[in-house]
Amino acid sequence: MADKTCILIGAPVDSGKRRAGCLMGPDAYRTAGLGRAIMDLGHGVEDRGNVAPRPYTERSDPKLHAPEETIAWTESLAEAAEAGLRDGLPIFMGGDHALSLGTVLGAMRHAEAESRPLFVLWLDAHSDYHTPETTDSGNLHGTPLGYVTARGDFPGFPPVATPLPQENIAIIGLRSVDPAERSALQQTRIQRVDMRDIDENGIARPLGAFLERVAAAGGMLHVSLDVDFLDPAVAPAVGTTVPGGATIREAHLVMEMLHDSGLMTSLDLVELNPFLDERGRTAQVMVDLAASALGRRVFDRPTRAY
Ligand code: B3U
Ligand code: MN
Ligand code: MN
Repeated sequence: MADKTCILIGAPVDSGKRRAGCLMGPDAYRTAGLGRAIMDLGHGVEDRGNVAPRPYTERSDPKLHAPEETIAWTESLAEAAEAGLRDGLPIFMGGDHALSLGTVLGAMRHAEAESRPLFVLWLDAHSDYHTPETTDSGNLHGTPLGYVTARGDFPGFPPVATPLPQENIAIIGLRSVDPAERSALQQTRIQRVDMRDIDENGIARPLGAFLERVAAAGGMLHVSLDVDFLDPAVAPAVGTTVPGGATIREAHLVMEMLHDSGLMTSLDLVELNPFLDERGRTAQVMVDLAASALGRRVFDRPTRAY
């Protein structure tokens, strides 16, 4: 992993929900020293600046918030993701979770070109498994997993040529799932780990089982880290706080296991709203977590196979 260049890509997407502020995310990550932290671990770092949505004209939709802007972002980010994956390990500095409609789509195209299966690890309080039809809020940040699995129609969005297989997805940290998502999810082979599972069994076991499946399949692994995976007491800078989230320790363990596995090929950092932060502490926590995913350690440990 040390020979891989980390490619920082700003994705100031703010169209996935109504409360503004995630557009400031990329600047907060740069201010909190994401690039420097990664360089200090011995990796190359290339900051490609911020992506822009391709030109669009918004329409008023009776149900969805800012659909045209999100479509425009999806197209731009899918291209940025494909290019980033060709050149190194892209880290998308969000931006709200609507950015993952684009980044996962780009990762799917790249994996297909490489003839490798893509796996997705979703670290989130929410399942983000809505479609434009099932969403109650109209917020498209709640739909990326519905989109990439081709669960429903996404009119105007780039077509998903080969849907992501359900069994290639794990969602960890769940504690806020809408009824429509719940009934749909229960019929899928998506690996779902809610906070109760984590309380009862710890986080390492289900994650280890997932990573073993990725490794056995020779897969690529896209990781999408939503700030609200963490408990709001330690990560307050997020619009949709849900109490009872992962601790700092659980989150670092996930990141450390990801690094030890050597499997992660791309990473989203999403939903940071610096407008809601307290003296930059959430941005700092996210930077520290990214550093753990890239090898920051107290002591070296023997390599473990997952
Ligand atoms: N499931 C709800 C809430 C939500 C999803 N993602 C976030 N919030 N951040 C919805 O609006 O779709
Ligand atoms: Mn999310
Ligand atoms: Mn969430």
